[in-house]
Amino acid sequence: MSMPKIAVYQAIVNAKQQGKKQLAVLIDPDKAEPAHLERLLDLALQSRVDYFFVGGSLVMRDTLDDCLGFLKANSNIPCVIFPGSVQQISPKADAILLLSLISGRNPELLIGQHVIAAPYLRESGLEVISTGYMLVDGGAPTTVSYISGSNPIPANKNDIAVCTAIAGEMLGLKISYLDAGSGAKNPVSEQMMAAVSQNVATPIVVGGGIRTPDKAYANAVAGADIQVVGNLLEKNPSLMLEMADAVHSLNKMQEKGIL
Ligand code: 1GP
Repeated sequence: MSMPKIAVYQAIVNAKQQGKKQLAVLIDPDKAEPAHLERLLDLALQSRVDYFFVGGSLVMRDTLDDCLGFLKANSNIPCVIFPGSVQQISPKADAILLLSLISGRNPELLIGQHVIAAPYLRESGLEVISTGYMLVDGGAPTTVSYISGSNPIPANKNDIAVCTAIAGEMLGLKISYLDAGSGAKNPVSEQMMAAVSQNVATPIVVGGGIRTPDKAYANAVAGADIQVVGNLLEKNPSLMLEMADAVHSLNKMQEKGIL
């Protein structure tokens, strides 16, 4: 049996230790036509995007492999699968988030699907990053909450998010992911991410409805180590530079000794 791979997770941990904030661009392979993908990649290289997260709740076409193949052939930006289902496994990625939906009480998404996926994951040789995935109420029902048949954590219940993240960390999950769901009306509050980041040592990933540089900056200040942006950049790829600048601005201040 070979040693588990850890390169991507190590990069995430190193960045966190250095106080560096990172941006992941979420790509739904079903919606990424070649010209669009090329444009996203071009902008991502210019903006120094840190990761591509690739996946979607409903991947209809078998486009995951092609999408990853293109991204890997044309850049060194690590590609991490953010799977919407067990079908979304491809050896072409650098890593995969093994999501356990710890905000919900659906055993299939806590452990059931993982059992089904385990032999395929091992076969793929992918780096597997176990992730405590928490859905947070974003003001309207989202695809993930509907598909998962689970209730999100109420948006103002920071203590529930904190205790859930602590439990996830105690169970050995390596990332705490707070997600208001794709296209959320209300993104996760800074108060919630600050409360979680003060209580766990795991890197904090935040996504869902992040639409403005101001919000991205505020999230970074509040403790979001990696922010995941999908919808906004799918519709307006040209905003990537601004969003990346906002996420990375604390890093620049740190480098200049301002922080
Ligand atoms: C990933 O759900 C997010 O965590 C993506 O949300 O598409 O709203 O950016 P958006």
